[in-house]
Amino acid sequence: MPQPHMVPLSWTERPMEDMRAEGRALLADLQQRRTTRHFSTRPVPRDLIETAIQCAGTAPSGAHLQPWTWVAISNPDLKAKIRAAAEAEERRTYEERMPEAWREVLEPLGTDAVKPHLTDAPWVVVLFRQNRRTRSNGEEAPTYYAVESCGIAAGLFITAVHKMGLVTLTHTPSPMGFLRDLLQRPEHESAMLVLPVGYPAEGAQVPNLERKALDDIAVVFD
Ligand code: IYR
Repeated sequence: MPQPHMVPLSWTERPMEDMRAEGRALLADLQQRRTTRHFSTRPVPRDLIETAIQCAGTAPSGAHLQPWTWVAISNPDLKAKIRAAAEAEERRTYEERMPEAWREVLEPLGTDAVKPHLTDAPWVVVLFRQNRRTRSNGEEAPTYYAVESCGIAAGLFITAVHKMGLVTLTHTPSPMGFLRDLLQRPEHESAMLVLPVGYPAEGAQVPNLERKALDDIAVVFD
């Protein structure tokens, strides 16, 4: 059997009070993160988006296959095409495809088929999941846990955007097949999330939501 190539873990112990302080500071910061649908058109330099994508790329992934492709779009014509196609799908979703139980939970969020964030935000980032890979012998093979891997990576991307002082929105136009065509991605990649990134618009609003408390989301066996 070939042996895996191992290197020492880089890790330094921290004093317990630093561990608590770091955790609490991050929690306080993340509690401030909100998803808004109201973006300013103010430009954002490309390197900030690239850094957020690099942060996402640190995610653990199934068999370390890193089964993601991040497509970042600032080109206004392409953003307009994405918006037109997304709105066409979303109109059908909201008018015809969405069952009443789904409408019920979206109602307090105030979402609809009009998606100005896709043209207002200076960047639209589309996360594609790679469903298959090519082996070194040229054969096609699956990727593993690609949904989970991309979900974790998306979380890191959202955190990075927030920590840099920008806002993003996890938009899921459905179905998303049009993105593969518009962005010229291969058949083995599926669009998973559309993430407009930018500054919030002046007067940007968010729904008045509360987050579940620890006791409502965690079960501890001590
Ligand atoms: N994809 C639609 C509908 C939608 C669905 C869920 I679940 C949301 O949390 C928000 C919206 C849209 O993007 O409007």
